[in-house]
Amino acid sequence: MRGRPARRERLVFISPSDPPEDWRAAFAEAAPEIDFTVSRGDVVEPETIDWAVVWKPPHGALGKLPNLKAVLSMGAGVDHLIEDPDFPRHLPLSRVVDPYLTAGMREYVALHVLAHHRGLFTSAAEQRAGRWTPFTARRADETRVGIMGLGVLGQAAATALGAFGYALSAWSRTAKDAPGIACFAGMAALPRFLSDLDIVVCLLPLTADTRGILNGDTLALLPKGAALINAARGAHVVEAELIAALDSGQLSGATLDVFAEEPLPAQSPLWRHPRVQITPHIASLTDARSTARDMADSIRRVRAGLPPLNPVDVARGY
Ligand code: NDP
Ligand code: OXD
Repeated sequence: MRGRPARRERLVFISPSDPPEDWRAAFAEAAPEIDFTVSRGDVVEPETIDWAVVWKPPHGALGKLPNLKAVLSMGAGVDHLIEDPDFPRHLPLSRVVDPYLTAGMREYVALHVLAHHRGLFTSAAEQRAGRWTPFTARRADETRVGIMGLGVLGQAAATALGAFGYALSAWSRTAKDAPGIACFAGMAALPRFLSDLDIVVCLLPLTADTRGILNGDTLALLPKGAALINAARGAHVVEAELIAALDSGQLSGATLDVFAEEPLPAQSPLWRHPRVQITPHIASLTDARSTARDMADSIRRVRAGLPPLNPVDVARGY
């Protein structure tokens, strides 16, 4: 007598913003043995789902999948998952660490640090006013750029900025020793780190410790006229206090890619603030083809009893 054919594994894809077709094609190549299904949150036959590939799934959705074996975040940040009180915290969780994502962030940070350093926004305003107003930018080696978060993306940004000769420093949770970078670690060192910067770049994960870390008190620690670039998460910044710091001249400008609420509401004063540059959470985007390959490797590893690639420490929050 012939045995029953083995059940094919099923993967559910949940994202409010990523086109499922790209990911379906990428998984057809990377993991043809798995059935790819798309959901907005309410999964048909939840007991048949083995793997979840997700970006901002509705709270509670993953907790309803009784046979889920691992969660694969479509982003580098996993706050979108860990914030869910019903997130299955016992399951392996992997995040994106990918050369194309890293390259995108490196480009974004270099572009905006250079723009602040070289006064691009001032030139653009002068052009709109029809004024010829020459000015001299500070030397790069006398321009102090500080990176909050010296992880995968922070290190890549630092390497790119180092090539321009900026005076670099960085702040992380645990102590680091990085050539050419003045390294600070821990909350106690945050005031010293902030007090010696012209441009601060936020590349932190959003955790209980980092939520609201850029607020009126911490922004006041920066030298007057410093600029902020936030490419991490909107909730790192207390937006009303950022606006107050811009209005008082404590900050000369801010480049913001991420916001407490996304899309940024039409009535937000940030849209029209003369010292704010806005991008719509596009600092760096996940490459479906490259990331699906890693996710397929992670799935094979979990099947074999190993941790996935790029595992997240859920208790730590990143
Ligand atoms: P990593 O986990 O590689 O690095 C995180 C860094 O932050 C580490 O250096 C870590 O310190 C530091 N950190 C964490 N908590 C604290 C704390 N309490 N105090 C000081 N430092 C802390 O993350 P990535 O570099 O891969 O990504 C960073 C973030 O960038 C993501 O979480 C995501 O939110 C954001 N992102 C935004 C994108 C966009 O398009 N806007 C695209 C991709 C990512 P330590 O080294 O000591 O652990
Ligand atoms: C990410 C993001 O975390 O795109 O990868 O924000």
